[in-house]
Amino acid sequence: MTETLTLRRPDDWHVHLRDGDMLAAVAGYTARQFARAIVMPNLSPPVTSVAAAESYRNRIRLAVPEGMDFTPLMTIYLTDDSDPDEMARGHEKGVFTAAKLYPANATTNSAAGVSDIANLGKVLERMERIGMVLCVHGEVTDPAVDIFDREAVFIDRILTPMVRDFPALRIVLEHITSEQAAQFVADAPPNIGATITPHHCIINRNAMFAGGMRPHAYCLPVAKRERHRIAVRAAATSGDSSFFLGTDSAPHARGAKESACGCAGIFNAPYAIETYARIFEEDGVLDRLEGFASEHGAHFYGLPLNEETITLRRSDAVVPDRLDGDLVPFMAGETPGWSLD
Ligand code: OTD
Ligand code: ZN
Ligand code: ZN
Repeated sequence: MTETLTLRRPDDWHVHLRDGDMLAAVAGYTARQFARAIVMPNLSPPVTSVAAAESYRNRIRLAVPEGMDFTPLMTIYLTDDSDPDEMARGHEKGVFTAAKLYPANATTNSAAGVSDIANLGKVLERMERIGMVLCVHGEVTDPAVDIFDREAVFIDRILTPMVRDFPALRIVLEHITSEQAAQFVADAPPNIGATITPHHCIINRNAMFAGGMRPHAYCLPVAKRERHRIAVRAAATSGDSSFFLGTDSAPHARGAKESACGCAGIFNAPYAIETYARIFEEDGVLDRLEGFASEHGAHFYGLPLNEETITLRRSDAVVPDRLDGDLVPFMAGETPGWSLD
């Protein structure tokens, strides 16, 4: 059994770093593991302009502990009245790596998101032309659609027509949770990719109800049946370069989670790479971890691979119940089996 595992340094292609005190608390967890991260723009107010993204990027740089080398890659939050020129200007200037589509009210701080995809015609046309990546929260918000079906219905109603109408558009279907999503991306051309979280490889929907309500297992898109977990995990560990690492780490203060109307989001950043290592090892494909964590995403985004490496060491360290006073990490009380040097 290998005792250490050295990998090209990974990147996180989907993370929520927040702002203010929360940013200060969580930035180091991401920066110590990942060389780069695609930073989600769902602040309040959301990041909808070049100036707002530049200023947020500066706040992130200041929050990263001294000595850690970390590059935040920024995203623009699309709304019904997004201006294609502002978006393209930010892309040209190297501020926006991608644009983010939140269907209005699909997830945390998405109220200002897109209410009708038809409103994005000019934006998508421009993105396709300039080769800018679209990151998609792939759920419909139609209250008539069961929450466990919202991703699959999004693929039928929104994503399939979008791929047909903008065939060269580079799209990342974020945080996939269903066998329909895994299949769609596996069958799609190489300009369609997907990120996969550690939690959607590990928990199914039972985790939210294990002996009582478990708010720390609640996120959006919500975890689904076991067969979906298996399909998503198989996609992650398949070696298919369409699938790459995106933690979707989404911290909320404990009180906001443990509440009569608890916030969605799982805070997995502290032990993210260790948790992915465990997943790949359990599935007998530790040799494919580096592709998933450190190569496929960079290739998809057309960015250079990181040159430095990280080393994981076998360990029986237990994930703490609390971090930074009031945050409950994913895998609390469990042993990922690896520790980052
Ligand atoms: N899902 N929580 C959040 C975002 C994600 O949809 C997502 O990307 C959040 O709190 O920002 C969550 O459950
Ligand atoms: Zn999302
Ligand atoms: Zn997210």
